[in-house]
Amino acid sequence: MAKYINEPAHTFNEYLLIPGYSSCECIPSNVSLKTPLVKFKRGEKPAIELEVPMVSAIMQAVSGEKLAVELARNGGISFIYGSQTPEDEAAMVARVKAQKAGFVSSDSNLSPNNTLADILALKEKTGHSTVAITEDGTASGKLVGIVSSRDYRVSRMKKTDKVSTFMTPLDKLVTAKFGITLSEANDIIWDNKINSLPVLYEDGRLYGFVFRKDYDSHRENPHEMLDAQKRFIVGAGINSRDYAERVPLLVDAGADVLCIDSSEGFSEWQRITINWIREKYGDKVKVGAGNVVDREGFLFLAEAGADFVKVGIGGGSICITRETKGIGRGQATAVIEVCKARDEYFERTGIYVPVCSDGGIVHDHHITLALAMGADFVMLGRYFARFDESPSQKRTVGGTVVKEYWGEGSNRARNWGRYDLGVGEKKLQFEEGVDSYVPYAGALKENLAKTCSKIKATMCNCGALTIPELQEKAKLTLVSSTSIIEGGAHDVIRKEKDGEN
Ligand code: RVP
Repeated sequence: MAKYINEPAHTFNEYLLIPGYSSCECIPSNVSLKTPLVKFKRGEKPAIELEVPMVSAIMQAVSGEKLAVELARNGGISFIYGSQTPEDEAAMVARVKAQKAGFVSSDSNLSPNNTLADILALKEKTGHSTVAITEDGTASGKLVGIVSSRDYRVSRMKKTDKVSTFMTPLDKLVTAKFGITLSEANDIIWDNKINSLPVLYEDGRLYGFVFRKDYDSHRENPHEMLDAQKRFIVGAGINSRDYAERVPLLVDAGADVLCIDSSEGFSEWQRITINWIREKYGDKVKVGAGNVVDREGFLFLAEAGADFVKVGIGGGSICITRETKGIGRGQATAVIEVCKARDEYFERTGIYVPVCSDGGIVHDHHITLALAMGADFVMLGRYFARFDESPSQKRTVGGTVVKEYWGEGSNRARNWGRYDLGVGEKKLQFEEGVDSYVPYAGALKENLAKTCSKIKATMCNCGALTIPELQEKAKLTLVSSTSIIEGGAHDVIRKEKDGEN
């Protein structure tokens, strides 16, 4: 006979936190959001810890290289999407790893044949005043000079003047060789009183720049996620079909952690994939698995050797799995049950397997709720898709500035590997996701800082200075639908609407 669970499954929106006692110590600046990303043994430190408990979803519209760098710079990490060829995904990972913190690949490039008008237009577009002049006008071409605002005066020159006539040529520039350390580069900048240092490959092609201003920004980003060689930490999505081909390429490209990306992870396919990775690489290659929504699913993946387990079916903003297939579970209930199983598993085995709550975060406080319910970190798609750094197009629709955001199960993404059940057909039988717009929200940095400050403030209200303390002390209450209405502004005429979070 079928098993019935007659308790309704709840979403984050149906819970609130009840404040606990907060001492004078409980102020946001004392709160740490550090959290484990991968499993560890009792008494040991996890191999990778996140500085902020947020990772970006394994999606075409979210986790490209630009977002990966910016998120790592600010304490989280991205999982580069796997719905592209193994070669393309590995190349994307390699480009993130090539962006050493402090070494930036040049986004403003022209050739000597361009004109002052081109310089001005580019400056307007990128907001950057240093333009690399390369033979072919690309970011990795042979460097022939640099144009900075000191090289021209618009009032005294013609817009048609050729760049070659006013750039600072290579022989007048201080440059460094690829392989130089960041601190050596900074010493050269200080000793020569220059604002930027081009770093060149042996054959004169441009690798990137070190900027004086980044020395300060380095100090401004104390939460950077860096590996031992000061490269940004990055994750990558894999599937349970082409792992034998994909995983080696991703590992060679420098991916720090992998995640099997599937809409339903309680499957033999995931165990086979993890086994293959363990046989080939032992524990050196970290791999998360999922998604599951109950105790059984968690225990299966933990025992299969997953480094973290991802929770959530059908709660994603673009996801129609529940409508299409009738599977899933309210995200809050799923997280609560899985985290209880995680704690029991830890008690029994001494191995702590972090839990990631994936999808369905609508308001910033949902992140705090997920953490309070036991999640170690959350994965977000819609949230990150709204930012400048996401790979999708910015548009104006009906007077509102939006960015495009589409599900991996939509016809647009065609991520068959995430949804097929071993059928092996390289096409989707039916859609499980939609193509949509999300309101454009600006730069990742400011948004993330605001979200983190909200999380920290709530943690202080609960008397918690760390995520484990929050999980121990949190008092959560279910709310009635009437009290949800009471939670927003009500019975007043609003003058203006706040931002959506
Ligand atoms: P959200 O943050 O609510 O936008 O949800 C993102 C999550 O939704 C992803 O991490 C993934 O688990 C899920 N997803 C991605 N594509 C689809 C789909 O097409 N159904 N679902």
